[in-house]
Amino acid sequence: MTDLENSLATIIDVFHKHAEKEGDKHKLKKSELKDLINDELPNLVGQVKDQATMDSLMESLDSDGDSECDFQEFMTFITMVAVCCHEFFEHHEDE
Ligand SMILES: [Ca+2]
Repeated sequence: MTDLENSLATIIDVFHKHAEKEGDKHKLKKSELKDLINDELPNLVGQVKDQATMDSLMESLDSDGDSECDFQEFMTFITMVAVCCHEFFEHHEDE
């Protein structure tokens, strides 16, 4: 597979690895989303420790209102992180 295809497969793998820990295997509950961020995105997002941050993040991602993060909602988050990253590196290239 190409680099891009591998990257997409990795995103899917990581989502399922965390989603299947507890409850619905196809959705991240808040604690699973928190673990995913802390385990898999420590350099780009940083550690999320306080509950208020997790509450507001889940609220903003949970577009269907079931209090869990499905794959589509998770991809919205990944898109946000990727866009922020891209902007960050673009600014650094200019300097
Ligand atoms: Ca949801």
